[in-house]
Amino acid sequence: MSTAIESNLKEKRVFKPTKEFSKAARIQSLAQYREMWEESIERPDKFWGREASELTWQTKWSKVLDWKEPYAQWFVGGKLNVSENCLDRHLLTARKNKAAIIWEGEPGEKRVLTYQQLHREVCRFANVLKRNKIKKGDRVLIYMPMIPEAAVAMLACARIGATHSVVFGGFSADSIRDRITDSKAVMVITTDGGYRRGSIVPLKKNVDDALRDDPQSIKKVIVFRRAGNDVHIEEGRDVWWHREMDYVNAVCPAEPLDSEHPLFILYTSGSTGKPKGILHTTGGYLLQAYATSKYVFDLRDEDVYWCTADIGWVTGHSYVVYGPLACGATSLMYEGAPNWPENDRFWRIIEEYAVTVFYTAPTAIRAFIRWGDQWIKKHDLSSLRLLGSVGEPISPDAWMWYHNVIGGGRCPIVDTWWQTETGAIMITTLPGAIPAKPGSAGLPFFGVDAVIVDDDGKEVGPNVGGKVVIRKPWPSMLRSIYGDKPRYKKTYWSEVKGAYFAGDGAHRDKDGYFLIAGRIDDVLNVAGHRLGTSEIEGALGSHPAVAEAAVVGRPDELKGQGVVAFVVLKGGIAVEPHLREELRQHVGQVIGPIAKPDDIRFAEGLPKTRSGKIMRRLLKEIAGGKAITGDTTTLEDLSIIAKLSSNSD
Ligand code: 7RM
Repeated sequence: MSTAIESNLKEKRVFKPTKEFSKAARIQSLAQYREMWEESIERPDKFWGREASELTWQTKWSKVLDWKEPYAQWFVGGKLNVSENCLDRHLLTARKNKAAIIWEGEPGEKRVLTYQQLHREVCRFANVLKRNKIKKGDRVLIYMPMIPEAAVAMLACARIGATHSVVFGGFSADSIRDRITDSKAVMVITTDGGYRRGSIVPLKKNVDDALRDDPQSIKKVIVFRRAGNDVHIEEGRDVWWHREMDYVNAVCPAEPLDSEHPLFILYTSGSTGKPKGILHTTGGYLLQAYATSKYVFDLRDEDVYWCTADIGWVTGHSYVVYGPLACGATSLMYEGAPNWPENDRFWRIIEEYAVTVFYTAPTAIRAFIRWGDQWIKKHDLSSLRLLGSVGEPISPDAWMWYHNVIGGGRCPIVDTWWQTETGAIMITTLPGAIPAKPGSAGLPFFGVDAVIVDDDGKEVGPNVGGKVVIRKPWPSMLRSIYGDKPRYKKTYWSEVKGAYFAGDGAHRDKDGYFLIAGRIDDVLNVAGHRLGTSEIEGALGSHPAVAEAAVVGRPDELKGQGVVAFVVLKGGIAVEPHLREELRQHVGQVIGPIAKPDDIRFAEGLPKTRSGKIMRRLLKEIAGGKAITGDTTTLEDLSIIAKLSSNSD
């Protein structure tokens, strides 16, 4: 992996936080970060105990950590309730009438729920759950669009100790069924439909289809009326949210829950097999979601914070709902697509609500770049003070664009590396303390003992590639794969002795910054040279004609693997014969001749999962000649192929 991310390693620009930003930030200097990080590693009990005392506990813990690899218990003996921490405790302060959630529907409706109003809705809906026989420990599947009721449903489950499993609204009936089967959920909470690019996604119908054949474990389906589309109501099983709410009052004390009580299961795909139900528990998860929201986004009462992730992904759990609400922040939620009705929807929203902190994904950033700066120029984004990125490596070019065009050159960018499994941010650049380097995720968060190791599990030196591992337990770590402890141990704690194996490859530079190359299985070995697909993508992306590129390997008799690049050109640029050779030369220049793609295929769009990750396995099949071959000068519409492929995540 020695050359994997050289283009990012060659990036020399460093963006120090401004004096004004640092002065107002919680962590104000690199020295302060280092001092706190050392304490967090050497004396985790002291560090995390202090942080945890900022939360509300019904019973204090007796021990911060009990660790018997690979099983951790955080805050042993402690009792708390996540919904109490996100809601009730703010009602005792001036935040009582502060906006907890600002929401905009795709068609344009606007709603604001204050902390008091959100608390009331959550208490009432928790009583609806009880009325429908949901008990502590039951699994409840949530399949909803991005509306405040999705957060209400999550928080109501948390309030009574039911374990929620949110399924992204873009998933199919089959995925819902698989997740119900695996989690043995007893209830589904859904809506009639949700809006996406002007049309209605029939969520309730998908639930009906999922429940059609088997008797299933599902006893009840609660349906919130969102889109007004016709739905089937199965007598005895399906009930309307609004009707149920009429029967209940708003008194529902928060259930005291053990710190290790299961808060949620979130399904995520592994490299093989069926999706894994990643299990997160109460105290440790909430603590790290809270602490990272506080330190990484440096959230203030004045902030209007917007994380664009869907609640169907872990980012939506930790950074739309639990983290910001535990901080008492204002969290903005938007239901729909960024290009509805036009390409400037996000910038309209930022302008209208004076958003101050904006957290999105590189894949979205690349779309914005492709759509053109004119959409941004129409809007006043001067309210922004901090930007974030998550989900995949961000190329230095996209970073610079984000910094200059969205951030007006004044906002720090926090790149945040973490996973469904880690529950919360693990590697980042604390905005007032750690100078940012475009394309680099930064340094470990407090309590995170992340290093890079080689195939023998030994830590490597600067600029040498290897596997990202974490050598100590952290509060928001997954506790298991639901129902499959052996798989948990095998997947995460067996690859590298004594450490959690993240599945990512990375380098660290001389300053210890992590440059994430991507999943190990995305690393190519071309004639003995290892190349990060993201590196070649970055190189292609730095060519003025390229909007987006995805690179995969394909078997090559001579070199082991050959490089195939799928390239989406910027709007208005035509596929010219010379362009293919020009791009090859360009990659050769940026990285080295070895990285020159053997094959460049121009495409209309790239196949992506609903969370925006490029579907590399599909591309590999195509590159290997399994799906389509032939005329590579035509524009392949890979997004259509993606839709046809069944298991899309
Ligand atoms: C939060 C989330 C996890 C995988 C992870 C990485 C990649 C995420 C970054 C990143 C480079 C980042 N959870 N990844 N963040 N790569 N820089 N800042 O995305 O479970 O869906 O995905 O995403 O490969 O292993 S996830």
